[in-house]
Formats: sequence, C-alpha cells, structure tokens
Amino acid sequence: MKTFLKVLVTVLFFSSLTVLNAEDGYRLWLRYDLIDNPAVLTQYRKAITGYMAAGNSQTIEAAKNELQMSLSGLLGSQIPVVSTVKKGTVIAGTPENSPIISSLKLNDKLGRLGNEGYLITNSKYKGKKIIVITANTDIGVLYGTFHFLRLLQMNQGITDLSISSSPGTKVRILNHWDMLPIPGRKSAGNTIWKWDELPGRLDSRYTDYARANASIGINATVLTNVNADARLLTPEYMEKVAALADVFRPYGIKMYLAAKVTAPIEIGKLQTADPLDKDVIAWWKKAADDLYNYIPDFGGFVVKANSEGQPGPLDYNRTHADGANLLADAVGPHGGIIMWRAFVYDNKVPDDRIKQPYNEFIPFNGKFRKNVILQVKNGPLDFQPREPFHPLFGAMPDTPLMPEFQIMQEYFGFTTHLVFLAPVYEECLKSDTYSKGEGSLVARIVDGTISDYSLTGMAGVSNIGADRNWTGHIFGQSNWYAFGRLAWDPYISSAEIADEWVRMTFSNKEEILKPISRFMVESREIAVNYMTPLGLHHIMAAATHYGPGPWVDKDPRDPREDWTSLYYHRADENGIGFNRTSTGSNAVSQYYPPVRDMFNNIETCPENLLLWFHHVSWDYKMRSGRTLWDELCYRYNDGVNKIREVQQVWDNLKPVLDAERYENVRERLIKQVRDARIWKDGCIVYFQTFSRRPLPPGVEAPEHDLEWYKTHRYTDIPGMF
Ligand code: BDP
Repeated sequence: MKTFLKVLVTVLFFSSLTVLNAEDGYRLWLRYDLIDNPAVLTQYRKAITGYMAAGNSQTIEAAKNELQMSLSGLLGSQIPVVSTVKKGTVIAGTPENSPIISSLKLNDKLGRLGNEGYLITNSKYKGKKIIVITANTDIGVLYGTFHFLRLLQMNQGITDLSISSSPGTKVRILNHWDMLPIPGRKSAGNTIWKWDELPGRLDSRYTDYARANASIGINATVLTNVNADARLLTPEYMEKVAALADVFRPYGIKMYLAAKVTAPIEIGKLQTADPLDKDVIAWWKKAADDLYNYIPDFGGFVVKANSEGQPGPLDYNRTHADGANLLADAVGPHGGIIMWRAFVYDNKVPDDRIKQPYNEFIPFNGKFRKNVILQVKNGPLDFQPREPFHPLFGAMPDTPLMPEFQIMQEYFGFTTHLVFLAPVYEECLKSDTYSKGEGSLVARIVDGTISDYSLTGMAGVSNIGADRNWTGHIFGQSNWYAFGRLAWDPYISSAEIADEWVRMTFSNKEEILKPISRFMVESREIAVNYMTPLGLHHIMAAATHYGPGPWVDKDPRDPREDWTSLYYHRADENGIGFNRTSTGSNAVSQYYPPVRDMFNNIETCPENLLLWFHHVSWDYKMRSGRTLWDELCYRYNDGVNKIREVQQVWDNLKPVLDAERYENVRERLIKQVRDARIWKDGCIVYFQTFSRRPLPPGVEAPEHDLEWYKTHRYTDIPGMF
C-alpha cells in the first residue's frame, strides 16, 4: 500500500509538472525534464544524491533555487538539499563561504579564473565522492551551476569533471530596441517591460529573463532603444529602472541605459546640449549622481549620436570624443562606462556610406577617456545578411572596441524566418584583420588577447519580446542563446552552439538532434542565397525591411540616396555590384594588407562578397564555370530549394516533437518558403531587366511579373502593422 501511495504521489507530482510546463517555449533551454536515456539516468542517480550551496547572498539563493528546480526534474526523484556532505553531494560555493571547499585546496586553479570564472570538478571529502562547483565570487558559482546543469541536460559524463571557464569579454550586454512607453521595434515583437506597472508590480517574467541570461553568461542589459526617450532620466523612470535592476542584480546583470544627447534640453530645460558647455556638464553630472542613488551599481550609458539625422556633439561643432568624454566624466567617478556607437553616417557626406564610420573615428584613436568603449557593428553597413567584417576592428589600438551583433532579425525575416545567426557572429569573430600580422582575428582583438584594451565587451541587439515563448519564433531563442555563448567564449563554433541548444531545447536523441542542428547551421547561408547572394546588400523593401525591394529608388521616410537599393547594387546593362576597389570608392583601403589586396582583386575576392566590392559584368566567369548572371540565378534558386528541404525535414519530425513547438515552426516555415520564393523571383525578374539574359536551365520560372513584386504587400507578418 505504501509503495502504491508513493507511486501515486510521484505520478501526480510529475503529471502536474507536465501540465504546468506545457511546451509553449517559455522555459527556453532551461527545461529540466526527466532524462529519457535510462543509462544516463542511472549514472546520474548514482552520482548525485543531494546538493548544498554555501553562502547567504541572493546570488547563492538563485543558485540554490536553480539546483532545486532542476535536479528533481532531471532525475525524476526528489534530490534533497543536505547540510552535511554525503556520497554524491553537489556542493556549490566559494572557498571563502565553504570550509569544505576551502579544505580542497583549489586556490591555485581558482586564481586564474577572475571575478566571473568557475571550476567544476569531482573531488573527495572525507572519503566521499562529491561534485564541486566553485569560483572566487558568488556570481562565478551561479555561472558554474548553470554550466553543470547544461552538462546534465546534454547527458554528458559527470564522473571525470575538470572544467574551468572564464569569460572572454567583460561586458556581455543585450541592447533592447524598445521605445517608451509603447512598443518599438516590432521586428522583435512587443516590449516585455511593463512600464505602466513598474515599480509596484514585478512580473515574474523579469526573474526568468535574468535566469536565462545568467545561464549563458550575459551580465548586462540596456532596456530601451538608443535615443528612445529622454524621460528615462527623470526620477519617475529611474525608480522603475531601479526596481528592475534589483530583480536582475542577484543574477549578475547590470543595468545600463540609453542616453539621449539632447536630454539636457528636453528634460533639463537647458538651451543647449553642447558637450563643452558648463551647464550641460553639470547637468549630466547631476543626472549620473541621481542615477547612482537609485542604482548604486549602475553600469553606464550607450549612445547613438550624429547618425541617421539624430542629434550629437557634431551639431555643436564638437567631436565624438567630446560627446563621449562628457558622459564618461559624469559616470566615471561611480565606476560607470560609456558605450559610444560607431554606427554613424550622413547622406550629406559625399562618400560611400560604409566608409564613414572608419573615417569619422580613426582620428580619435586614443582620444577617449579610459571608460569609453566604441560599439562597432559586425560589418560596416547595417546587419545585412552578409557583410565583410568592420574595418575598424584592429584599426584603433588605443581605443577599446566591442562588436555589436543583431540578434533581432531585422534583415532576416523578423520573427517569421528560421535563421540561426551564430554563423554570422562566428564569421565576423573568426575574420583575420591582419592588423598585427597573420592571426589577428576579430575575436582576439575583442577579447584583448592581441589588443591592450582596458575594457572589453560584446553587445547583442535583443530579439526578446512579450510573446509567451519570448522570441515569437522558437528558433529565435537559439540566436539569443548563441549571442550569450559567444560573448562568453568568442571561439566556440556555430555547430557546437547548435548542438547544445538543440539538446537542451528539444532532445538529445540523435533522430532529433542531427537533422535540426544540421539545418540550423545551414540556415544562414540558405537565407543569404534567397535574399542577397554573392555579396548583394541593402536591397530589401524600404522602411519595413521585410521582403525584397531591389527596385527601391526612394525611401518614404526620407528620399536620401543611401536609403535606396539602387545606391547599393548599381545594376546596369553591363553588370552589377558596387565598385569599392581602388578604382571605385576605395573602401578596400580601410583594410590592412593583405586583406585589402584580396578584396581589391576580383580574382581573389571571396565570391560570397563579390558584389560588395566589385561591379561585375554579367558574363564574368565564376569559379563554377558559370557566368555571373547564371550563378546569381542558381544561388537564388538554391536558397529556395534548400528552405523547402528544411521544411520537409521539419515536417518529418512531427511524430517525435511536441505539438505546440512543432506547430510554431511549421506554420512559419510555410511563410518562409513563400517569402523565399518572392525574394528570388522578385530579384531575378528585376535584375533581368538589366542583364537581358534568359534564366539558366533548372531555375524555376518566376511566378509573377515585376509589377506584382513591386506592389506586393505582406498582410500576415507580425510587426508589419
Ligand atoms: C538599423 C535600423 C535603424 C536603427 C539602426 C541603428 O534600421 O532603424 O536605428 O540600425 O543601429 O538597422 O541605430
């Protein structure tokens, strides 16, 4: 009878868990469901019998909660918190807080791990086998705890552990592009910040946001878009922001804000925002002092100035350095930093748009305060499906630079297309700048290995929104995950990241793991092919940035030339592409040799960037032996065919996947296949008006005429209304 009751209770416990934990995607990669591999389960049940976490901080509480939540779920029986060490105890803590850990003499190893690193190791205490998660700080312990749980979720061996890890960059930050007070960037869904409820009500989602970020090592966030609203610096909003900062703090996440250069005018009632004006200086100092009263560990500001018509120091005949240093001096005494964005361009500057950030910032190398870091997009244009790496990487040895990646899929089909972005980040990080000779990878500049930066960091423009599953598309979660993992370790590969994410998000079973991780890794190239093959760029629909628009000759928001597609593809009857070689805009000159020469020479320029750097004749012989025109058509066609294959693979997985997430992706893939076709057909019929060549054999004929594509409007894409 007793056993029967026990079984019944267990069944009820887990069935209630199942109901609570409907697979709606809310749990992200932290699902902690019962391990379904019997051998692994037996091994874990032997190795883990209880846990303890030493220390009283909120961070240690968070680690304890996570262990409690996860272990019982993963192992399928209550794993108790213990007060004395037994065989199979998992013990988490610093040597300082735990005499047991201290007695294990791990200090040598810990010495190398800094403030955030951790060590996970098997050990013995009084003859009993234990698992130790330790670090120099409580936050290191929390990071180590998440890593340990990742091992379990991935069904890895845990009897021979000797893992030490510390982050490659210091500031691993999300940039939310949300506006105040209403939703902003719809391409990432509506905002999750309920400003109207703050500070009184704290949605439990904020804690889960912090947990998820901590689990991948993200340690900072900016709640709103750059220049969103000056009101963020009023007491009313500072109080709201402080309430969120309190929720995030135990998880190691620091609060930063977007500062608007004109805030002293807008909310300070000053006549000017001139960075050298003494009232402006005093205003920012006071604003910073106030902020630190609300949030003592406030991180600092991110700023976009003098770009896309927005205000900045140049409006007052001052420089970027003047503007950044003003703010740096305001937050500096409190330990804050300024992330000054290098995404600047002006249509009144008569030069190739992509050359402008480099030209504007190079003169200021070494002219910024020590607590300023330049935030540089991965490529010189604007998060296009493919760009070469930004030439500023490696070119400013005396000014710290951090890359900015877009997690949000502004140019990659919003929350509708399945595109795993780790390959975009990896491609940039692994690019060799040659700034200090061969091997000067962007990653090595960014993490300070070959640069001497006092500050390092990585920013990701977030795709987190108010959808129950956070990112709208289930696979959007993988991009959030990938950004965090690469900010922690800029050298891991896309394939490794995909493998981890699929195991935790879906399953360790080969029949699920293999096909999904394979198409994830391929998905970026597939999207490049159906959108912008061979180095084409900025040929999307005007304003919305959704769907093709190679014909765009005027942006409805501003008729400026550098917001048209014609400016970028330059198709004519002779050929297509932007000549950025020494005979053209000479953007290649911004790279170090031999990269410069490689891009400059049509024979050595990588074909995937050909039309970025060269204007190429339609009959140019490609490496495949095809003409450029034929190759372009084939690439477009291939992109469409490959996304159809992904759809097929997904459909075949139906029997082994949960219904809700399966359906989330299935219905989006239908639209993605349709959109890929629209991209391919629209671009081909348009470019054909210049090439005047027939479609090569095997390329599917376009469905409609050019007029149809030019006037087509999407009615079923979230974010389009
Ligand atoms: C581009 C967006 C533009 C942003 C800009 C930025 O289209 O609206 O403001 O990036 O990075 O991708 O500031």
